Amino acid sequence: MNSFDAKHIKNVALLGSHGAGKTTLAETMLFEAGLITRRGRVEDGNTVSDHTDLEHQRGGSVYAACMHTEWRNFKINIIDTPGLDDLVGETIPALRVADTCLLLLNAHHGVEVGTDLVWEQMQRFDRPVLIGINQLDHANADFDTTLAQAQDHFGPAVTVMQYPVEQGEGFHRIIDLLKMTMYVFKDAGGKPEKQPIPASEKERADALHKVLVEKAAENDETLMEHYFEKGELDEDEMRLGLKLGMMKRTVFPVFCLSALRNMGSGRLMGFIDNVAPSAVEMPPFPARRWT
Ligand SMILES: Nc1nc2c(ncn2[C@@H]2O[C@H](COP(=O)(O)OP(=O)(O)OP(=O)(O)O)[C@@H](O)[C@H]2O)c(=O)[nH]1
Ligand SMILES: [Mg+2]
Repeated sequence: MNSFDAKHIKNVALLGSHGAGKTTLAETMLFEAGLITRRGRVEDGNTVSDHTDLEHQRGGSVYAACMHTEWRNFKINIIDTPGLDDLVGETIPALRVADTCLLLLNAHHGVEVGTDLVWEQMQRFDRPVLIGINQLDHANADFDTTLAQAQDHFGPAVTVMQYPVEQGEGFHRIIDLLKMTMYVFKDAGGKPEKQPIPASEKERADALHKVLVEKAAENDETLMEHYFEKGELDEDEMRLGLKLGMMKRTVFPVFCLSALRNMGSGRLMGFIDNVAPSAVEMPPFPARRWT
């Protein structure tokens, strides 16, 4: 078994309303990293996370479950939480130990009552937030509406890191605004091919990239100076700015996912490795959050 120092361990809680796809995403993260060789399905009662008889009977998570995956020399500890609000007692301890909260939204339901309820709990703990818009392969997926609802409910920190070129059954391409590249997936998902951003998407991608660079620069004076001098930040500077933004909660980066079709989880894990803060980088919990 590999050993990791504290900087190379990321503790992530998966949060979101019932059915957003948290357990399916956890399974996909384990599969992509090669920790399991077969992806289970919630309906079949054979996922790593939903492993109790009660969860099999109910067809969904009841308990918070701890797992880990390994992605490019980092260990990512994952706590998959149940989304039903009467099971919130399982969510709170996960929030207490997580260094990053990954809030999953369902692209065809948008921000749900259950999302707002879990958000209330997240606010009590002041942790960095990543947002995953999942189920982009669903026939009724609507990325723009889901994003607008997230910005409305959670504020201007919600920042697009990726957007889908198409959605619904044809979903297979994601534009990444940090790397300024397009990920193209095969039907079975998995590792995407990187392609240049097509001319038809260039204007939108450039405009959203500029917003992202400004959001990253805002968090540090030196980065701001570099941005004013060069009109751009390089990838490492962006990562630093985004990490600081996550820690100050001025940036909640938004990622695109289809957990079911295994699209997008590799890039998300890479970002968790390189940008999401580790426990040693996070300040201790403020005492007031315990009341
Ligand atoms: N089309 C589509 N369906 C998905 C996706 N992710 C999950 N699902 C389906 O959505 C349903 C709920 O998925 P879960 O992974 O159990 O969702 P959850 O967030 O863990 O739900 P709770 O544990 O009850 O909070 C299952 O039928 C999944 O197969 C996705 O990316 N696309
Ligand atoms: Mg679940």
